[in-house]
Amino acid sequence: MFLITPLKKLLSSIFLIFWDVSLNIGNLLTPKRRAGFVIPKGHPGFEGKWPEFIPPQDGDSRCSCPALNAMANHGILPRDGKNISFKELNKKVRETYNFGPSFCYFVPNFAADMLKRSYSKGTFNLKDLDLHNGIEHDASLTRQDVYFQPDQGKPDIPLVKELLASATGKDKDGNVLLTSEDLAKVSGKRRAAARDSNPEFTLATEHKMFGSSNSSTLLTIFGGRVKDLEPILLEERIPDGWEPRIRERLGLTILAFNKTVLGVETRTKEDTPASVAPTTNPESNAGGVAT
Ligand code: HEM
Ligand SMILES: *[C@@H]1O[C@H](CO)[C@@H](O)[C@H](O)[C@H]1NC(C)=O
Ligand SMILES: *[C@@H]1O[C@H](CO)[C@@H](O)[C@H](O)[C@H]1NC(C)=O
Ligand SMILES: CC(=O)N[C@H]1CO[C@H](CO)[C@@H](O)[C@@H]1O
Repeated sequence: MFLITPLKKLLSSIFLIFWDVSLNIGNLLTPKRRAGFVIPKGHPGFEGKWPEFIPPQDGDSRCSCPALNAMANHGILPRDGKNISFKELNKKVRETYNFGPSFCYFVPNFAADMLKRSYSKGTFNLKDLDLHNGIEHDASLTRQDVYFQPDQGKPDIPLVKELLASATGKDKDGNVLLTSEDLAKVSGKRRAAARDSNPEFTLATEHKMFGSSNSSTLLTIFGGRVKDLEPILLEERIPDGWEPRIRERLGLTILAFNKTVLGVETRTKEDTPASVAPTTNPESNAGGVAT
C-alpha cells in the first residue's frame, strides 16, 4: 500500500515529461496561430473582446496571482473568486493565456496537493492559494511580503510601477519591452531589499525558481510589453484587443517556458543595495540610496 503514492507520483512525472516533449515537437511541426486569432472562436477574448471588467467587490476572494485575479475580474473565473474547481482552472487558464495543456494540468495539480485537496473533485477560493511558502513566497515583484501586506489579494502599486519603469527593451514597432535582464535586475534588488527589511524573510531555492517562473510569464505570455502590463498588473484588467503573445498551436509548454525561467534565474544576482521595499528597518538604508 505505502508504495502506491510515490509510485503514482513517479509515473505521473514521467508521463508529464513525455507529454510535454510531444507537445513541443507538435509545436515545431505545426504553423503558429495567426496573429489576431490566438484565442479560438467562442472563447472569452476572441477577436480581442474580453468580458466586462468589474473590480473586486467587498467579500470577493482574490490572491497573489495577477493573472488569476484578472480572470475573476472579467468573469472568466467566478467573479467572487470562490468555489473554483481545479479542473475548471486548468481549462480556463489554457483558453485564456495559451499555456499548454501539460502546464495547465501540472500547476492546478500542484495547487491541489499543496492544499491537500482532490484535483478531480476539489474546489478552492482564490485566497487559498496565498498559503505562505506553498506557492506564495517573499520578494515577489507585485506584492510586498506577507509580513508587511497580510492581504496578498491586490497589487502593491509602487512595486509594480518600479518594475515597469525598469524596462529597457524596444521592439521594431516601438513598444517598450521588459527584458529578462530587466527582470533579473529587479528581482535581485527586490530580494536584497526584502531580506534587509523583513524580519521573517525566507526564500528557499525552490521559491526562487517559482518566483522566476511566475515573473517569466511577463516575458512570454505578455511578451514583455509594458503598455499591456500596465492594466494587467496595476488593475488586474485585460485590455481590449489583447491576446496571448505565445502563438504556438499547442500552447506554451513547460520545456519552452523553462528556458525563459532559467534565463531569468541564472541572471539574478542578489547584490544590489536595498531600494525597492519600504525600509521599515532604519539600518537597511545603510547600503545605498533609493533610485
Ligand atoms: C495555473 C494556475 C496558477 C496558479 C495556481 C498560480 C499561482 C500563483 C501564486 C500563488 C502566485 C504568487 C507567488 C508570489 O508570491 O509571488 C502567482 C504569481 C504570479 N503569477 Fe500565477 N498562477 C497560475 C497561473 C498563472 C498564469 C497563467 C500566469 C500568466 C499568464 C501567471 C502569472 C503570474 C505572475 C505575473 C505572478 C506575479 C509574480 C510576482 O509578483 O513576483 N500565473 N501565481
Ligand atoms: C460549489 O460548486 C459546486 C459545483 O461545482 C456546487 O455543487 C456546490 O454547491 C458549490 N458550493 C457552494 C458553497 O457554492
Ligand atoms: C522545468 O523546471 C522545473 C524546475 O524549475 C523542473 O522541476 C521540471 O522538471 C522542468 N520540466 C521540464 C519539462 O523540463
Ligand atoms: C504561471 C506560473 O509560472 N506559475 C508558477 C508559479 O509558481 C508555482 C509554484 O510551483 C508554479 O507551480 C507555477 O508554475
